[in-house]
Formats: sequence, structure tokens, C-alpha cells
Amino acid sequence: AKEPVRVLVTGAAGQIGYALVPMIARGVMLGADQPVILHMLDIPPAAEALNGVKMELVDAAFPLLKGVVATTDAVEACTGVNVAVMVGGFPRKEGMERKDVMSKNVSIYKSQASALEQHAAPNCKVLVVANPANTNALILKEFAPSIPAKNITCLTRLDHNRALGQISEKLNVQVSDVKNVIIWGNHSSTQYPDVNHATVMTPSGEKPVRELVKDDAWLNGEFITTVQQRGAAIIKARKLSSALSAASAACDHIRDWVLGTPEGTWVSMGVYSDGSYNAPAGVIYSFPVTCKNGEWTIVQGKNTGKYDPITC
Ligand code: NAX
Repeated sequence: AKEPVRVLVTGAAGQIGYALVPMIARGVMLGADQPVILHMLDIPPAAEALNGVKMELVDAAFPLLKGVVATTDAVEACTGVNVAVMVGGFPRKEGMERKDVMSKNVSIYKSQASALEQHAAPNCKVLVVANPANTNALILKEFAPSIPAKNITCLTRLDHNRALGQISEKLNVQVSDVKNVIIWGNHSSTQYPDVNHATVMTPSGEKPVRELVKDDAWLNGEFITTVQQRGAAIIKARKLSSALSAASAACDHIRDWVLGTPEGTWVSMGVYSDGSYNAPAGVIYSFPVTCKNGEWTIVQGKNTGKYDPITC
């Protein structure tokens, strides 16, 4: 039997946490044969709710779940973890300036960065979900200098999956037949969802999305804004922000990173930029990547000439 993998979820008492922990315990993130031990961190006001989530995990009797740590202590939460999914953070509230949220998150990510740096398992893989995801990931990197930059990523897979979903709806094809969209830049409304290299598997082989959609106005307009504004549309409809889709995307991100992307397929990940595609170097930026043996590589040569990476 495989050794259990320890997976940390911060903000585990929140709504993404509530959707995410059962997925992890069911093997959606790391595979149906991979036992897991869940480490859940939240803050003291949420301690009781966190304990309720732990009770439900026990009640669900997940065969792969070999243990649960539920705590408000960052050091205890980070100890020995192999994967860290950072969902906890300070949300922007009405009337708050962006810089106020930023300073709250700097102090949160600073202390969690040192807890991870000192107590996580060697080679721990980190995924930051909490917004602003790219910035929080960079803060974490700055305050955990001994964690290799390649191990710190942020979530843009939700945007990637949203783009696949829009194409599948437009063409009335299975979403599993659509691939190789790209999310460039930030997880924010300035991102560029790019279909210029995306394809659909059809009965007569793989075809470019642009050839099948035949509606450049839609691809260059409504498609892009729908993906960029999807988070707001979900809030309007649900009166709550995206949770199950965010949790599912977090599982996709870690699964592909750890277990590899399929041959001929790339995915979007926010990763430490080396300046590829003239994107600024030294920031966490979303690129097309392939993964193999637990390492991501930026896919080169997918310039579109139609966007400016600096503004994403
Ligand atoms: P919730 O407010 O439901 O949950 C957040 C949880 O984090 C709460 O339980 C809170 O007590 C906890 N928390 C706050 N400070 C903490 C700290 N210092 N340590 C540990 N836990 C702490 O938010 P939810 O809807 O779950 O969203 C979580 C984050 O994901 C938000 O920042 C949100 O903006 C971000 N999102 C990112 C997405 C992405 O694609 N990158 C998409 C979905 C989501 O909007």
C-alpha cells in the first residue's frame, strides 16, 4: 500500500474548503489509490465550524482518508505536508481599498510562508487559491526563500476550465474533447483567455477551435469577457462566489502537476515567470505548461501576436 500523502488546506472552514476536502478525501486530487491525511487550518473564530467539517469527514467514512488534523495553529497545520492548498485569506469587503486587503494578506502569507518553510515536507508543492492569488503566491515565495520558486504556484485552472466550458457550450461538443486553451497573466479580469491554439477532437480528427466556431466576433469579444467576468456572474446568480468549480480546479491543478499532463495537452498554471513571452520576470504569471515527473515546464512558441502580456 502507498504511504499517505499529507495535504494542507487553509481556510478549510470556508465554502471552497467545504467543497474541496471531500474531493481530496475521495482521491480526486491525487488518485483513487493514494491514501491521504488532511491537514485543515482556519482561524479561531472559525474553529467550531472547522471541527464540524472534521466531524463530517469522519461521518463520510472515506476509505482513502487515513487521518484529519483540524487546527488553528499554522505550525501544527504545516508540519510534514507534501501538498499545501492555500485557500484562506482576507476577503475584500465593501469600502476596503485594495491596499488594505493587501496589507492584511501580507501578514497572513508571511507567517504561513515561514510555517511552511520550516515545517512542511521537503519538496512540498504549494498552490495559492486565495485572492489576489498571483500576489499572495509571490508574497509566500518572498517570505519562504528556501522553498524553490518552482514549487510555488497559483490557481488559474478555474479560468482555463471556464474557457473550455464556454467552447464546449458554443459548439455543443463534449468538454473532454476541447483542449489547449491558454490563460495568460493574472487571475483577475485583466487575464487573456486565448483560444488561438485550442482544438476540438471531432470524428474526423483534431480541428482548431477557430475553424469550428466560425464566429470571430464571438471569440474575440463575448467569449473573452464571459470568461473574464464569470466569477462576478456566479456571485450574481448564487449570491456566493464560485466554490465547487474552484475546488474542482484546485484538484485538477495538483493532479496534473503531480501525475503529469496527457501527451499533447497543456494546462494553465500561475507559475514563477522566467520572462517567457516577454511577460515580466520574477512575478507569478499564468502560462501554458506541461507537467512531467512532478515538474512543470512553460510551453514555448504559442505567441498569438494579438495580446500584450505586460497588460495581463
Ligand atoms: P470563505 O470566506 O468562504 O472562506 C475563507 C476561509 O478562510 C474562512 O473560513 C476564513 O475563516 C479562513 N481564513 C481567513 N484568514 C485565514 C488565515 N489567516 N488562515 C487560515 N484561514 C483563514 O471564502 P471562499 O469562498 O472559500 O474563497 C476563498 C478564497 O479563494 C478567496 O480569497 C477567494 O477570493 C478565492 N478564490 C480564488 C479563485 C481562483 O480561481 N484563484 C476562485 C474562487 C475564489 O474566489
